[in-house]
Amino acid sequence: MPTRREFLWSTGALLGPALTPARAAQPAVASTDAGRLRRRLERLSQFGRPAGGSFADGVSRVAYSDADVAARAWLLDELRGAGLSSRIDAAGNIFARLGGRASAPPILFGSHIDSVPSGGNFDGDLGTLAALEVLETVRASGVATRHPLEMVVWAHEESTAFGRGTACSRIVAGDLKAGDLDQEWNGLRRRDALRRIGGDPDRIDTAVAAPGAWHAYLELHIEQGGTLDAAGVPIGVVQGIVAIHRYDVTIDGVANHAGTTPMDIRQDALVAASQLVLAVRRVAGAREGRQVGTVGRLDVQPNSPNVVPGRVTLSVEFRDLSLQVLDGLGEAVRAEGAAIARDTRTTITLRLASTNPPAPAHAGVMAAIQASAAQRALTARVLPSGAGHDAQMIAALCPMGMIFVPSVGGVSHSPRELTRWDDCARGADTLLDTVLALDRRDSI
Ligand code: HGY
Ligand code: MN
Ligand code: MN
Repeated sequence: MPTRREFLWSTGALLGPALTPARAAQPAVASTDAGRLRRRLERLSQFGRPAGGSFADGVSRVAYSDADVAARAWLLDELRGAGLSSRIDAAGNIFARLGGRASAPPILFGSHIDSVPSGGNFDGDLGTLAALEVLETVRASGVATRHPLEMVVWAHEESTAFGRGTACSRIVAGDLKAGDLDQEWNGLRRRDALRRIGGDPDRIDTAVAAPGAWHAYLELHIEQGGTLDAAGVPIGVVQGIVAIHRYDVTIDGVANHAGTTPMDIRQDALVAASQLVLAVRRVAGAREGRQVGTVGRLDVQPNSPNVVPGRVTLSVEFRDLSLQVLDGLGEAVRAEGAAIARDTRTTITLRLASTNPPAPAHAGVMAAIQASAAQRALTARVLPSGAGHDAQMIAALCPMGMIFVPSVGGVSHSPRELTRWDDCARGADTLLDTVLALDRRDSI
């Protein structure tokens, strides 16, 4: 039974007249169902779990994999079981909508369920299943919202597949270039990958949304860093999401016999790559600030112990809230590459393969998140996101906000990724309250 405070809150009485035009009191929408959220998170973690493993062994549910396809099918069943009708857009994103007036733009909220290889059980999963919790909780409460409430499961958020992330929310935001769907990865063309998850590459333009398509976009996500956990703060209010510049690098040397090629005439692509990896760390660490640089993928050819490597391909990515900083890092790594190429007599090519724009959160959405946390007497802290998210794509279309909950020890993209169950529940409740608060506003 909701407390008096919760009942007053749910009718907006606590927010004061400015935000809540007088209207008949609504039934209470107290809290999401923490047990049901946990059970679903545990069930979802089984799709892509290592054979013979347990929850603690994390998940490999890379976009378009059998595990991803199976998890999506399970989730569609859960939506059906919750009495929600869903649709898959041409980009493979799953949507489910509840109530609201047809004339009002929906409030959109959700996340992703694809993972990195050997990833964790909370990255994306929490925001997705919390969004389902919000729909089910509002539906069960009988509250009639003014705006339709729409949850979304973004396809292909992680950059493992095709080397590009936030790939399908990117399409919704209108970022799709000629030839993108003909890209190949692991023997799979992107257009065929979209078909694997119910997308329709031949009608891909129907997935593009116009600015103003939604009233606001909210995403609940684990912090993936250690700020909240170290401070003992349960709710993070994201002020902005970092920009990401990702380069595809090709280094060409000369493959040769490991036993008969004298050291002084070798043109060893892996020696050059090794120097470039250290140069990325040097360049990223050479100035004050939160910028980061990573080489996460490296392929050696022909990758045989008795052959001097002839070619190496690798990824280089830089992240920062400032595009100016990222441009500076790009110039610095190109200069380093040119010097290494001369020194090793190899050819080094850096191609800027994908960019994520920096995305400031909307002040009005941030304020609504802060008010929701305060209503539940939860301490909240404003912080940037060092991780990329679909939210940074959708920020181009409507007011965006993100709610973070603590990652234990700041670990993520690892089986050791962990968020406490009560923090999951607090995040889901804050998402619920914020959605209802935004629903009471004609504009944000
Ligand atoms: O790569 C990222 O920052 C996100 O976790 N996909
Ligand atoms: Mn991730
Ligand atoms: Mn994520």
